[in-house]
Amino acid sequence: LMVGCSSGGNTSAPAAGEGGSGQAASTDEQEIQAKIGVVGFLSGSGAAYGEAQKAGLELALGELNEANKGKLKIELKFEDSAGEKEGAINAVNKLINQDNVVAIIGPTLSGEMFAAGPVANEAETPIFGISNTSEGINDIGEYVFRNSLPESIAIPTAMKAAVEKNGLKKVALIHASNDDFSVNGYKVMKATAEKLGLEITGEATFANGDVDFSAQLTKLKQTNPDALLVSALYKEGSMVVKKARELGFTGTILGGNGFNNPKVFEIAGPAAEGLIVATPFSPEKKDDKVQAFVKAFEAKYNKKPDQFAAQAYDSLYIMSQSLLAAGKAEREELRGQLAQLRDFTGVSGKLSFDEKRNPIGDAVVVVAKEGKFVPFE
Ligand code: ILE
Repeated sequence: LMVGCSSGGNTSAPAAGEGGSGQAASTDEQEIQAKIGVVGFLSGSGAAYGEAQKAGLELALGELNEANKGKLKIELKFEDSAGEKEGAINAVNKLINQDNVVAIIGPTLSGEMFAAGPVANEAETPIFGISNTSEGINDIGEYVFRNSLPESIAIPTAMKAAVEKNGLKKVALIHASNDDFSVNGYKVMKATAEKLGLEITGEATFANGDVDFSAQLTKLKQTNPDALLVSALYKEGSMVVKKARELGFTGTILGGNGFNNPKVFEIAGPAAEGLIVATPFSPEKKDDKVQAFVKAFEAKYNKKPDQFAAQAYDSLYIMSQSLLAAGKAEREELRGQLAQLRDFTGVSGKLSFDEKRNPIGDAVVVVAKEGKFVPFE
């Protein structure tokens, strides 16, 4: 049995020294040493996504290393991509070539995965998205995985619920045109509106980094929609929500995956009230596994986990399970085990994986109420 991350010479594994035969003394009792890289949006306008992911991963790391003592020890190596494609590519290159990681978790944004996923795929290193919700992520290649529920499942669930309960007939759409995820979410919103027979009264775009949305929102409000559908990351998305309310829009506001972070309440304030989103995870869910996770998370960080923390937490459990099944920390074996994953029950629900390794699962619809998201019912 080869011990350690043997995908390169320079690893922290005790027995995988450089040069030599590279063969460890073959006792099957050796602890597997696995170094996993993490690429996260840890600084900049979406840093709360990355922070939530880091918190979820570190909680899982402590639990797993304790539970797997003597069998598997995971080490995480974090890299900050700042939400930039270039940053994600550099981080992935460094983790693969310098740190010799066995796999990579992240990067945070779909756009970053579209840029950096091909690099990992080319280097035959498993890369595992924990928040990439765009279409097409798994098409990058067979080393690319994710446990994040695609917008194509989440958004229609939220829209159907909103149409049913709020009686929507006419909708206006606004999205960030320079962010892959926001563009994909907008396409899903538009296709779903058409499918549900809703009238589209108007459309508008903005760019990430913008701070003034009055022109677009004034125009959309004049088209008199029952609902505003917003596809954006939390910073711009929350400012759009706030502005829409300031301009006197009183209809329904529905957003995509970008809104699943408590920053929404900080930025939008009371204007967030009534905002509808779909999420695969709610800390309010009456489920033993979820509540044990929420309790452990609160004990460690003094706040409730969001969806990004939950999916990050689950991802390390999937990695751990797959590494143990592989019996060694090698990229190819790990890829094989990840590809065999057919279903997994984590704190973010039960996931199945289709033949393209896309996760299929249920989203719950939540609504913002007094500073937090509660079930929309
Ligand atoms: N789900 C989105 C994406 O895939 C964002 C992740 C919100 C933070 O890019």
